[in-house]
Amino acid sequence: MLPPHLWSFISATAVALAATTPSRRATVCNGHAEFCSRLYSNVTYIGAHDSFAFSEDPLALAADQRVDIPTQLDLGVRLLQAQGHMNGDVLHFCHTSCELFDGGPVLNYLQLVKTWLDANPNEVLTLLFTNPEGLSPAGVWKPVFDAANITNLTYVPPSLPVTQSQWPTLGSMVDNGTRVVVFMDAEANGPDPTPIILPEFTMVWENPFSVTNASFPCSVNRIDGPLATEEHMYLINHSLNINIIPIGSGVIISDPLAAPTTNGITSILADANGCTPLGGNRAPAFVLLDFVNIGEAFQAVDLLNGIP
Ligand SMILES: *[C@@H]1O[C@H](CO)[C@@H](O)[C@H](O)[C@H]1NC(C)=O
Ligand SMILES: *[C@@H]1O[C@H](CO)[C@@H](O)[C@H](O)[C@H]1NC(C)=O
Ligand SMILES: *[C@@H]1O[C@H](CO)[C@@H](O)[C@H](O)[C@H]1NC(C)=O
Ligand SMILES: *[C@@H]1O[C@H](CO)[C@@H](O)[C@H](O)[C@H]1NC(C)=O
Ligand SMILES: *[C@@H]1O[C@H](CO)[C@@H](O)[C@H](O)[C@H]1NC(C)=O
Ligand SMILES: CC(=O)N[C@H]1CO[C@H](CO)[C@@H](O)[C@@H]1O
Repeated sequence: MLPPHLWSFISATAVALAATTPSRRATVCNGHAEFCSRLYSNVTYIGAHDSFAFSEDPLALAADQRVDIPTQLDLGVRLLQAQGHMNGDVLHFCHTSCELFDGGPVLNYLQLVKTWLDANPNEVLTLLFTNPEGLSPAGVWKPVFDAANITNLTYVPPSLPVTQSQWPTLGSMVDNGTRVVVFMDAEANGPDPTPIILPEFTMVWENPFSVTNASFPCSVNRIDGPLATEEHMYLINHSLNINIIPIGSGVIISDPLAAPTTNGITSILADANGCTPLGGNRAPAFVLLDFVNIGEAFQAVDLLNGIP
């Protein structure tokens, strides 16, 4: 029989432990049990380039996707890329300009994403938003995340930059409910930052974009210091463009007719393998595609992830 003061010590300890230990332990993360113990940075994810710019109309030349956001996510897309522009005084996702392609308010988009996240609690998702107008992350972007109630789901690293080996495991992100990683290409480390939006190029490098060579020769195109190249994750911009007006500097658009080949296993693996030596002998973390519903992207990514 333990003396009462010892009992109260033991139960207080148990309460303290329960408070610091997540209430559940994920057994499946992003569809695979073995991913729960893998670092976020050691998984290859399919990304949808211009995810908001979807249209079933093949003549909508500014559309780089054919299926909507929930369908992209249900297919297995785990990085959504989108480009923010002000339309009047509302933040929209638009392709190059809102006159060319207006994907609607970012709030509507993030609400769709939140609905999907709530329905899929064991999934880690990356958002990569580009900020060509240099809009304030704290003043313009974060309020939209707050309004969509995604702020609480973001992963905020204890310090920046995070090296490739310092990212948490998918399991710990799922257990803590901090399973949305938000990157931005510009201004995230500018004068008006927010901890929920991370500077992309200090932690992720990219190969060239607007490529018209189907062999996708790899090089480190956009990157920022101070970390060494191989301490970054990397993203391959695997969309093949076509010059539809080959005069002067031309007009290039993503080539939908080539999508079955571009998004085929052979082309994706060749691009990834070409970049592997530059990326510390690791596979790309992100394979960014147009027309994600076409081709064999999800089989290719299983191979890169060592899934039989
Ligand atoms: C915000 O999301 C959290 C969990 O993600 C949920 O518990 C909460 O009810 C949501 N709040 C609103 C106002 O939707
Ligand atoms: C985030 O969670 C905290 C408590 O966990 C809560 O006070 C806050 O209202 C939540 N924010 C949103 C946007 O739901
Ligand atoms: C999850 O929470 C635990 C306990 O607070 C912490 O040690 C760990 O770093 C957190 N992981 C993530 C991914 O935030
Ligand atoms: C395409 O890339 C391959 C591989 O790097 C290279 O050998 C070839 O010359 C390139 N073709 C053109 C037209 O640039
Ligand atoms: C994950 O680690 C394995 C083993 O080192 C490596 O083969 C693979 O390329 C890595 N993947 C990524 C995305 O880092
Ligand atoms: C993340 C991202 O979208 N990177 C680039 C991929 O290619 C397009 C052009 O097709 C660039 O605008 C993006 O910045």
